[in-house]
Amino acid sequence: MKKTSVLIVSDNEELIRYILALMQEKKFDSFSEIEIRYSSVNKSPDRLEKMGLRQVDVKAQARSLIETYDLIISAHCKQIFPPDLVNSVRCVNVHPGLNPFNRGWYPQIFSIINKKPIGATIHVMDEQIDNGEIIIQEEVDLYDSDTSKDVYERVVETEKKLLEKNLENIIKGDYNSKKVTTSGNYNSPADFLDLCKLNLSSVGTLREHIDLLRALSHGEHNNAYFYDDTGTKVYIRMALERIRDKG
Ligand code: 0FX
Repeated sequence: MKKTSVLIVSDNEELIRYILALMQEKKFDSFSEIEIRYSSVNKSPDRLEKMGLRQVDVKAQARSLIETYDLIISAHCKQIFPPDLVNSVRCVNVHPGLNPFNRGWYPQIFSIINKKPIGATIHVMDEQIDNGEIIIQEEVDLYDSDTSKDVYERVVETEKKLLEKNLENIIKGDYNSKKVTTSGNYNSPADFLDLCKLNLSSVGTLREHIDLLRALSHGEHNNAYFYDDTGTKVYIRMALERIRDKG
């Protein structure tokens, strides 16, 4: 029987390393041929290149990808899949959000602010971003003490768990995907940039302001900012520490 020809496109080193380990452990090669590549819009692919990965342009090379692969998996690919690709070959997305809530950019940042559920979703791709029938998904907890990074790490661990349990069946096409009945909401890169530009005259509760700042706090990333009296741009991030009150 012909082996399933699979391309995994990912710009996320942690997920790539996890998938490579999974491939070693699970011996998918008895029924599939898997190739992993990073996307052509990745601006810093040095570490991935050192791992021996090659790039792919899913837009420019769509025709040949359609002819070559039975399944294309996006696992945090920075390039958007074009309509002709998703309509001609089975494409599956591993997404760090709980569809259909906060589809699009950095779901956990928006969930901390708008309180919509957050988690990980593996779904069949269609022409819309982070849309399409859901193969499997799992919600993760959100705590008042979380920054974006805390939630993101929980989500990525959940993505790994879902891949561990489901990748074999996904390659084999052995799953019942479910239609999503509402389109939920979508956040664009521009929505993220709008959030980052702090309005120092904004009126709200202290909780709303803490939520905004912790949502925009993600390790060393310079996200939230304002301009001081001298016109200098000042980046701000928040640190939260949970200490159980003994009293
Ligand atoms: O792998 P990934 O989570 O993101 C990638 C793509 O970059 C993104 O376009 C795509 N929608 C997603 C499914 O896959 O890695 P990342 O380093 O781009 O982002 C990880 C987290 O880091 C993000 O959720 C929020 C945070 N972050 C990232 C950047 C670039 C920030 O807070 N600020 C930033 O400027």
